[in-house]
Amino acid sequence: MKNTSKPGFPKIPKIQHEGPSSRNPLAFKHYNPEELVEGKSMKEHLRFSVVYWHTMCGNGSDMFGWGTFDRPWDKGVPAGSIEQAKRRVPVFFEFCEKLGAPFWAFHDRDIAPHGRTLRESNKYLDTIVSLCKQEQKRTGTRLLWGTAQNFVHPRYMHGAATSCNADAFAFAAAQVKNAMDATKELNGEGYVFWGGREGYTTLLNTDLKREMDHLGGFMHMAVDYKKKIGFKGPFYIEPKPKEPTKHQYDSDAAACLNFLREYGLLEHFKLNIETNHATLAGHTMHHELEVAGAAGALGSIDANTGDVLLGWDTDQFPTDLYLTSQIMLTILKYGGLTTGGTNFDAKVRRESFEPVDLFYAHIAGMDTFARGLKIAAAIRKDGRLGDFIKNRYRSWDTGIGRQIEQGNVGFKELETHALKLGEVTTNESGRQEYLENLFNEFI
Ligand code: XLS
Ligand code: NI
Ligand code: NI
Repeated sequence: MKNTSKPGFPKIPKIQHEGPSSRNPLAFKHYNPEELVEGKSMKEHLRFSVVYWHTMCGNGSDMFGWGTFDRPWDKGVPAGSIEQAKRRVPVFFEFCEKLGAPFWAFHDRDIAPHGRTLRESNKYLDTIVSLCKQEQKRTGTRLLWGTAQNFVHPRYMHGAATSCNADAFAFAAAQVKNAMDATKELNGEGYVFWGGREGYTTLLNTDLKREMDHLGGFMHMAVDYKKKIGFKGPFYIEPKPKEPTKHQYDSDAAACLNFLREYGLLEHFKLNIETNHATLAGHTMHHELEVAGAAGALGSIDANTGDVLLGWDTDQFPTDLYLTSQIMLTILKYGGLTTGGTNFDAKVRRESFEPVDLFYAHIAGMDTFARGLKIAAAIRKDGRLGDFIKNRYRSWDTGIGRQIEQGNVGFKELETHALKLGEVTTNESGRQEYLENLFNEFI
């Protein structure tokens, strides 16, 4: 039976900024794309991006239940077919256009299906990439990053670049090669590596050193291939400590930075930091961003959040003002997102099954980030927080502190200084509660 009704979101208008007093749930209250914050438009600051995988491929299933989502455009075409993949492309770009999200992101196997052979998969990917290219042109949506889905297929049961099986490594390489070609073809701003199954579930069967060496080698091959095809955008590694494996090698920002340093890859990579991954690692998003920023490796963010009572990657939409204000404070501090973006690696809840919920969810995330941006800018303008931190370290600006920072003294001189002091009498309060309340003034 042919489906003749126009798929997509026929009843949904283009989402407009109506301001904080609006009661229209399909309008932005705070995200005003052209509004200037610190001399730059909100659109440029935030660089919002919609992900193909959750938005088009999620069906609401979980470990205990079937899919719940109502997706009219998927009706009448076989699941996992190239017809279904073709049907989804214009719907996705209609969504981005109506939402006013300037960017999108994909995995190779979420835009196009798995073929029976690698050759067939590549053919499917090419077909869909050319459709996406047309849709990008039609809607003005740009690609933030592409990536390869090297974790769903059974061949990657032991990992991809870290598999004990060299044939699986070769397949992973072939997939990344094609996903990089697709990203370049679509003028992607960057390319992401998230180590889906690059880790282990038991050390009893694992040669950790060999696996890490293979991962390092894999990344070098990717760098070589990038040069070969002339892809100019940055590579990003996306840290995550666990899930699906018990331990993922790219476990947090610090582990990724060390891996990149150890294998001589630091100059070729930045980090893509995801909130829910940070919390799974036992860190805050703020911490992970500060670690990445301090190393000059803050590239992009996967904007989502977990649930404090659920210990897995629930990928919820970020609606917490404290979270987005902290995120934007660090991003502004490190000069903003340049090639990166605010990528909603987030999915609507299983119970939010109607197509319109996709709009409500993204609008909520975008408004929360817009407020976070304004709050962060207001905190910076006010200056009290920044001044407090600066003042807290003032002992390093003169005297012995300055001597230490300049490398003029060693243990011997410092012992002489300490002996002369007798005791440290100059400590001051850290004022945590005072500062938390100060932060609250701006929320
Ligand atoms: C999974 C990751 C994944 C990456 C892209 O937890 O967040 O979605 O962002 O492969
Ligand atoms: Ni992610
Ligand atoms: Ni994730």
